[in-house]
Amino acid sequence: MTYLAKPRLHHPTLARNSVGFTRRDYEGKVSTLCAGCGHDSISAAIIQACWEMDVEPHRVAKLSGIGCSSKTPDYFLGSSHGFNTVHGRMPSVLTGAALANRDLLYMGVSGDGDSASIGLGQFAHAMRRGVNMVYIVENNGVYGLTKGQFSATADQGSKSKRGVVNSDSPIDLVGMALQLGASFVARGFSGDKEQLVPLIKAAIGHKGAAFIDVISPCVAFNNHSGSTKSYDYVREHNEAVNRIDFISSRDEITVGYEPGSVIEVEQHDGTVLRLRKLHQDYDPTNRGAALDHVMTRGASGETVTGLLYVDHGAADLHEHLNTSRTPLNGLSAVELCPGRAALEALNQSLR
Ligand SMILES: Cc1ncc(C[n+]2csc(CCOP(=O)(O)OP(=O)(O)O)c2C)c(N)n1
Ligand code: SF4
Ligand SMILES: [Mg+2]
Repeated sequence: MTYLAKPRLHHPTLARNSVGFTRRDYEGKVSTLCAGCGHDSISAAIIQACWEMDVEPHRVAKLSGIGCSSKTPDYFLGSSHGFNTVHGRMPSVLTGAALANRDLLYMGVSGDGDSASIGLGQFAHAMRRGVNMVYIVENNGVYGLTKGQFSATADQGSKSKRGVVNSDSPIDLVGMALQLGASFVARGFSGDKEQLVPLIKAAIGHKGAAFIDVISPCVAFNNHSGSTKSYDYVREHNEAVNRIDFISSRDEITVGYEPGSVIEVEQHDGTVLRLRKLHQDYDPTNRGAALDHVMTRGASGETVTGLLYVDHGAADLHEHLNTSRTPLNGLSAVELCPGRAALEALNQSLR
């Protein structure tokens, strides 16, 4: 048996971010996924984004379901909080954790089977409630862990490795997230780190439900001709609507842009998203137009990527429910249980 472990010692000259961590501090265990699996590239992009964003690892909670994709939180942010839930149940556990403590950054990592098949109901309600989180689906069109059955995101007419044709209509999680009210919706490709890292950084800076569908080829079961989730297919059919430059609140804005070619969106935390338009007509602040574009282009076989929709002013679940600003574990017994008189007054107000 081979035992894979990373050395604990870091070279003293490794660069540190402004909160004192090296990039290595954001890594996790050695991956046990297949060599070339798209999911490992997404883990690397998450590590890069968190390091560059100066996220403190102990302020992150990673939650996932079941699947190769849901195993990946073990391979990044090794000193963060983590919870591996039941298949398809990550969103409700994440919602509960977020309600109990709004001070952490919640990162939900899921698969297309986990979110579009067994977990579709959970996915839908987390989006429509505006849970403050980064929700990443590592989308390969198959159940990788259980040996490559079609998932609900597999395109109609696409072929399995053995040549079986998928006859069912696909679920497009981006279209669903748009329709359900998510306030940040993006699609990336695991093979395009330059696009993916700024998308993850922007999602981290966003307040509300931030959803990123990342096409992530499964090299073991869905990377052949006939698949629409293979490296070759996505490279040939990738239609990026924009490119993000992510500017954190402390960065100096030095890059100049042609007027008309850029949309700037300032987020609640002071970060600025500069969207370099690749499609002049595409407006990422118009939910209906975004949905129309994704569906129209999708129908002609294109994989639309980029920041597809953002509403920087949307209220999140904490505002909807007026949740406690103090994490529940920081409240005293008196605050948590204010006594019979307070209960009586509450009951009286409802009569
Ligand atoms: C309740 C339940 N049903 C079924 C399974 C079997 N199962 C494990 S992972 C998985 C699908 C995973 O697919 P996906 O979420 O797309 O992840 P991937 O492996 O492709 O990254 C299934 C059906 C399970 N573990 N639990
Ligand atoms: S089976 Fe597919 S999804 Fe799972 S690790 Fe291998 S390549 Fe990745
Ligand atoms: Mg999958």
